[in-house]
Amino acid sequence: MGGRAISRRRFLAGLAGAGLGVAAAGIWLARRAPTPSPLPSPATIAAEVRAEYLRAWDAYKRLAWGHDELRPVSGTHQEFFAPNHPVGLTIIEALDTLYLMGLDDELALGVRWVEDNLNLDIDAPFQVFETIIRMLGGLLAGHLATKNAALLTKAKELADRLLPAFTKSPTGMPYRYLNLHSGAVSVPANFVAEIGTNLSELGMLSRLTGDDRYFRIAKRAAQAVYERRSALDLIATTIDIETGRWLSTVSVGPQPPVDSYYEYLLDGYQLFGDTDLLAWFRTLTAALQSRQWDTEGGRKWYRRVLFQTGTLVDNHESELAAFWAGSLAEAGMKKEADEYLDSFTSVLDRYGIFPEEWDYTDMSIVDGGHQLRPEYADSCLALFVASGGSELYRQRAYRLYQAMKATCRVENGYTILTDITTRPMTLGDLTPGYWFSENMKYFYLLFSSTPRFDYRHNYLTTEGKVLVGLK
Ligand code: DMJ
Repeated sequence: MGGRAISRRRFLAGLAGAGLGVAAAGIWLARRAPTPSPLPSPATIAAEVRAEYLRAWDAYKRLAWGHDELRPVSGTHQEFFAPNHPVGLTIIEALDTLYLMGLDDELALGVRWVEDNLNLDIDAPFQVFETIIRMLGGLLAGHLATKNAALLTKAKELADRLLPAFTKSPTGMPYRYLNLHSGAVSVPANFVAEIGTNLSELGMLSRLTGDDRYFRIAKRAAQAVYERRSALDLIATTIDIETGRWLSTVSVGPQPPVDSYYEYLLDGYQLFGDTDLLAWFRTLTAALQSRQWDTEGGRKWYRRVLFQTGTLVDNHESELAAFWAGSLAEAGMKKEADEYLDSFTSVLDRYGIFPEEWDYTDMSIVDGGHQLRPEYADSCLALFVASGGSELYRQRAYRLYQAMKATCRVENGYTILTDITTRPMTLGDLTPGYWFSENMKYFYLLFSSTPRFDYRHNYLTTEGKVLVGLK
């Protein structure tokens, strides 16, 4: 893996522990990082990850087949987009992971389910952003993995149903919800991440169909956000997409609900060579680094500030921002990428598993839930590939894998936690669709060296869908 090696969201990797503060009162803490012990062989870890994936997939098949998400503790299921309107979300999320893991019979089952059962003519409002990153991305990755034409046809049908969310908007920024049957749009108050995380999926659809409309509407939405940056080159979180006015004043950095907007500006450049997107990414990232990049207890974080003045709002950090270490590496900011990943590693060491949100000035927990999220593993994979295969990132990812097994593993797979501060930690009852698309894919790619993946030339979306690099 050389200078052009890439992993999630990238074409060009080269494009580019100190004290933990005061303990949170009353909360159990693992104060010392565990001494690293030698890892099992990569092949052993990869085989175990694959077996664990299959165990959860079998539970989904047994208890939730065709429904959106498995509830592994109760042995039931739930829909993600609209009550009583299942779209087999977990199946679609899983397609390219099944391919990478060589689970070909399971992949064939999933493809057959889509061909026979996926009806997109649904009279209910669907969240546009989630539909694009999970469903459209999943169908495209499934098509690229299998060459199955029906998956691409479904992807195009889905995108065509979603287009009015963009085209009915006076600003080009999408409405937050759209009825897949009628095309009726709703909820003009939209978050920046939801407005601007669609370039990769819509752009890839343009590439595959030869119709550049999809890429153009995505770029227009991304540009509309960029044009609303403050004099400090910062953006806030929420916009009324009909009036174009900001409904919020805080720049949260690479945290939700803005996070993947930044990610897709760089990705859009990497995937499609669009230099406008790169310029926008550079301008906004430079502002984040000069206004929000912060040091506390020897760790690096992003403080939240007022986007027009740069005035401090708070020092909360979200687990979701852990993906950003990978983007920094892709942008050629390897030092900052390592520093940021180190900061998240310190949280993992401290709490044994990630809380959703904490205050980095004293490391107290703000939200003690754990949503089985993939962002830290994502960045481990990105840095592993960008570094030419440094074992450090495998060790870190394995640490999270073990933590996940220790805290979230149940008879029917893996579940979220509702409170990591209790002993035992309090189990929730959900295997999110993204777990089948992201977490286990990243672990498997880190350890398997599978010949089905091009470790030098690839692209994974924000939802972990492999849009380039399937072999
Ligand atoms: C996933 O759906 C995607 O990674 C998205 O970009 C934000 N995070 C969730 C999982 O945490």
